[in-house]
Amino acid sequence: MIDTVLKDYQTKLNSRFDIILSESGQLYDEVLRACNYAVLNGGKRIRPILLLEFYKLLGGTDDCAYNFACALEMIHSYSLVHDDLPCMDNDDFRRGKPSCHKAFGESTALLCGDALLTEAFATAAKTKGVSPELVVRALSHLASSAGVCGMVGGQVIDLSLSQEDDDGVLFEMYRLKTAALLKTACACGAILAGADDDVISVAEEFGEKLGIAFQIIDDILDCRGDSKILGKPVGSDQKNNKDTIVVRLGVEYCRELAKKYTDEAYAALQKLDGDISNLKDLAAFLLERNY
Ligand code: GRG
Repeated sequence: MIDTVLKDYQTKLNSRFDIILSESGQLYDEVLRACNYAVLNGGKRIRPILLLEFYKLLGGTDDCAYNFACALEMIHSYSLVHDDLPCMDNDDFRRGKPSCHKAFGESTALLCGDALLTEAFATAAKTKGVSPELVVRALSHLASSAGVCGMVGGQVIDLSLSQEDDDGVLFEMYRLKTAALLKTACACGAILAGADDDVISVAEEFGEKLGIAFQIIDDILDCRGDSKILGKPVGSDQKNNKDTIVVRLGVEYCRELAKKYTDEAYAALQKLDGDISNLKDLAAFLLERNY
């Protein structure tokens, strides 16, 4: 059931990306090709789907939020392109294909990330059918979640993490590097739908708990996953001598921990009225995922 829901969203989002990326024709050819490569490559589209589900749940008219949802996915795609660079995680594969810098070279990959980040805001700003005040509020939430107090800040912690740091630092890194984008996905859906502040806070709480569970599962997959299904080599954390919660506490404990965070995310959802079944199923899918 959730598979069909995900597929329907993925198809609609991919057709919207075809339009958005062809409209960005002012970008130089090679960078534009790299952007297409980075965005249209089989990603799960979890973040835009969360945004669209919250938007719909809270009374929004589904199609109006698509530009904003695509913008969020463009920011996620940029972060993966930069994260794979030799100066970051130095990963040669992503989703079963050479990573962007392997296919296009490092300087084009760097510019592709820059272009996706910038074009994302241009795309979100084109949101129609929602009041401009709500669009600006959502843009502001998105910008702070992606910036130094969010995803970029998390990457800074990641790069400087050492074994002397306690588990609290590791969780702060998860909260910022990964959970911040999932949290803003849920919050932006709620904001664009015109939800009240207390409902937006519930969306944030759900997104943050889900995001931390998501990163724990990601770390488990890095050591226990199947590289064919994952589309990238497993053991990259070990190769990079990277400290993760799985390295510290072990796979079995971390599975329980991811379940605990997912249960807390469910508990937040229960505070909302309306049909939360897709969001519940999505959280369950993310906990059980193998890619
Ligand atoms: C400014 C140099 C510079 C960097 C930007 C690189 C960066 C900051 C942040 C990295 C954030 C990052 C890559 C977090 C990992 C989050 C994560 C687990 C991503 C995988 O998400 P999925 O599984 O990917 O949703 P798909 O492939 O489905 O899209």
